[in-house]
Amino acid sequence: MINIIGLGYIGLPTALMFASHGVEVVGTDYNKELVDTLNHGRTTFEEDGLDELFKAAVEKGIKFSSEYMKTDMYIIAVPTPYDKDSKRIDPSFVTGAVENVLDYAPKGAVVVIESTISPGTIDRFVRPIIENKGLVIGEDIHLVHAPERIIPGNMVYELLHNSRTIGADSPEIGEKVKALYSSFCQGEIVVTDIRTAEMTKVVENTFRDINIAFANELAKICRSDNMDVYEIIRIANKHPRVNILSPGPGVGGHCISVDPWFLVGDYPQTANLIKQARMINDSMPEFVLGRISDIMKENGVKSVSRVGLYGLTYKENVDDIRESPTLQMLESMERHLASGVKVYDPYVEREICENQYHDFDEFLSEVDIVVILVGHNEIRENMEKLKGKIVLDTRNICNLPGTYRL
Ligand code: SAJ
Repeated sequence: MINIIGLGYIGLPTALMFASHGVEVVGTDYNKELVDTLNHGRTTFEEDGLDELFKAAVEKGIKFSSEYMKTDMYIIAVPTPYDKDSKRIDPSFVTGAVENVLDYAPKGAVVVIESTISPGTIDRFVRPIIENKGLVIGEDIHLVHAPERIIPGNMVYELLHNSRTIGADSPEIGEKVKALYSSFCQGEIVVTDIRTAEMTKVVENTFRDINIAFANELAKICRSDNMDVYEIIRIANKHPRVNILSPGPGVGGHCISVDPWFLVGDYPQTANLIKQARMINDSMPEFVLGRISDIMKENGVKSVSRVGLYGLTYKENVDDIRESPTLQMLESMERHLASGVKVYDPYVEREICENQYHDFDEFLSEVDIVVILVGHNEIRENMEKLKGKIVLDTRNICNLPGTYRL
């Protein structure tokens, strides 16, 4: 039996995947409401294929609880926030979960940490907890880091097909955990040491952040000198060794906009490019606000209440709003006392901000300028509804004549 601790965006699909492939699983979360929802047969967020996976796992007998289990295999998938000032990781959820697990774990149990952690977190924060309890790592408790790689929006497919990394102190334990993940994972599973696994995960997201920052910086350069960034990227990408990503309104989500800061926080003298990239991406919401202001002036739109922001999530076709560029824009507007902007997102039913609409047509009827911040399928499939509006398209998905871009 495995006990998966933390049933959020990563823990839940992972637990369901193991269970639906015949592994006995108990999923544990301290949030009793969440556990209740799952026990009542409902999933807790929207994701392609998640409901089907949930059904298959329930049929195979998965259990959800707010109690920890006594078993020889734990997988910890709890959040790892970062301190916004020091840019360092806040490992308290991980260390808290490890402390709890140790109260139940029998001798020889394996504790796998899936949460993304900054390089060195296991050495600095996790090992001391185990040692302070008088336990010997490698005998009483085995430690493993198996970071996830799945992308929101395509999680179920990627869980099955992506390659994975398993970092362990000993190859034997690495192979044991590899065998467990092989129950569902069809990708290559690489076994390495813990430090390498920690660093690899953070490096992967940093790579993407830097590449998005390059596209965003190009967008700014091209805007300043009246060049078409999309056409330039399209042509440049025909080169066999060039693959420029897409500029956008900023980088949101809980991964790419967070992980690179771990490196900046831990290596402030050396992580220069990484820091610049983060700052470029973080400057994009402000850049979009500048574009809105210019377009308002150009078109004689006097009040920000005639502007509508389409999309609150951090990217298309997901319901996750963490660190989303739209939220960053709203915060900035609030700081500058600019109120009245209208907001709509088909994936967000909860009331997140003022002037939030829940009906696309009603939203459109209230605004003159539509700012496309997220390329949800809904807007891609209903572009003709924007006819007659002034459109600022930060995702390059609208081909109505006269559309403004980044
Ligand atoms: N974005 C752009 N331009 C692009 C691509 C993305 O502006 O060309 C923006 C998106 O709109 C979004 C943000 O970047 O706001 C991040 O989106 P994403 O789809 O690139 O990635 P995430 O954050 O959803 O998931 C990432 C993935 N990491 C990599 O691709 C290296 C995923 O595989 C990881 O599992 C995940 O982080 C994680 O949990 O770490």
